[in-house]
Amino acid sequence: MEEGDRVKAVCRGVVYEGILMPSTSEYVVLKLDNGYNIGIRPERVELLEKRHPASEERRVLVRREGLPEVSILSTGGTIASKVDYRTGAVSPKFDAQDIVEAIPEMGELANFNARVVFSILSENMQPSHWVKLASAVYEEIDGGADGVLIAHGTDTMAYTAAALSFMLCTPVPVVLVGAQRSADRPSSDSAMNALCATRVAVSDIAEVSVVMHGTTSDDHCLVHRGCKVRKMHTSRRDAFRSINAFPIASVSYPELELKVLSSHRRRGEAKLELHERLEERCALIKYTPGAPSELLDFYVDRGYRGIVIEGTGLGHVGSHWIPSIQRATEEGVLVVITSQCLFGRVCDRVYDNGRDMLRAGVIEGEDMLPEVALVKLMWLLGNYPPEEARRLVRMNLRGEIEEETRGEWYFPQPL
Ligand code: DAS
Repeated sequence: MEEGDRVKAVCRGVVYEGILMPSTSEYVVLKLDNGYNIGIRPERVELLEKRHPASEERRVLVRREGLPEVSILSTGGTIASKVDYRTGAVSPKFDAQDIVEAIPEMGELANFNARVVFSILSENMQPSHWVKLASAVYEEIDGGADGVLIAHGTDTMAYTAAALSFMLCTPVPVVLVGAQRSADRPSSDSAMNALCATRVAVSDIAEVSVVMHGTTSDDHCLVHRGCKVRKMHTSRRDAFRSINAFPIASVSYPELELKVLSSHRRRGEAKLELHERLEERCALIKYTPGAPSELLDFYVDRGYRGIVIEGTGLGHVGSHWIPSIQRATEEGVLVVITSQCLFGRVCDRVYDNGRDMLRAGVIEGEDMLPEVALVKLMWLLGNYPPEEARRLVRMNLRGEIEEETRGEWYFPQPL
């Protein structure tokens, strides 16, 4: 028997049927008809049916006149994975035909041009990947794409979305989309997320956005501004939340009706620009009670140019950190204070520690998420002289700072 065969296995008197999967241990791995995999040590295994050779014929990809042209850039993630039923393995396939085959309804919304930029788990992303991706997006839009879809792992999707928000001025939608469940699972969110993201890619929302489930049900996706979004749960399908902002829009499923929820830049308003330089000598430090101020000194000693502190409450650190902050700012390092509360806005003019921090030269990060402040600081210091960068930290450039603090508190009720 070989991978991909359909077999019957008996384990402690229980009979299992499924596809024989690859296994790296003494366990036999079966993909059951419900899509889940099990590992068993059976007393007996019986061949039911040899695996079917993969069908090599590929459907001619029908391009429909009049449909928008959407470029799909893959970086990894599981949005258009396919289950190869010869082996049962989930293999992220990525060309336009695979996508249309995996999610046929997409072919009714747009014509697709697919490109693999790289194929990595997003926890392995580095700022250099952001630069490469921003350049690829620029090329697609410059080449005439009406919208760009980026398939991306969920772990660091929000970082990439923030980076693209600053690096690109886009006249068309740039939509990042991923999946919390791979395509072989009955609860997979791949197809729904991809369809809703395509609906946004052909819409009037000409910004960098993230499209993922709005609730744990398959009723709608939310469209989050790329510099106001965070992954807030390790595994829920509605893990992504707009923080200190309302989502830009919702997309109902399966109707794919787009409902605008807050103001956004319109298609064609911006001129396409790419400013992809980054100063990678920037760090994000979470303050915790008793944390040694040497954490700051460590980066200053190594020539870092920007430090974001994820402080407590309204943006505070212990008073023992203030001399190191003073030293950093005197050496020309930009030090930005944000809050580990995530929701709300920092204000260092209320308590003594905050006032001492301001006197030491910190810059208040307004209502920015700590990680967005980090990405913004990398981009500012990569494209502006320090004093101009200092001035721009507190200025809203891409929607990363809301004039007044608002947005749904914690996990908002379904829209
Ligand atoms: N490891 C996760 C990542 O690549 C898988 C995913 O969520 O797509 O971010």
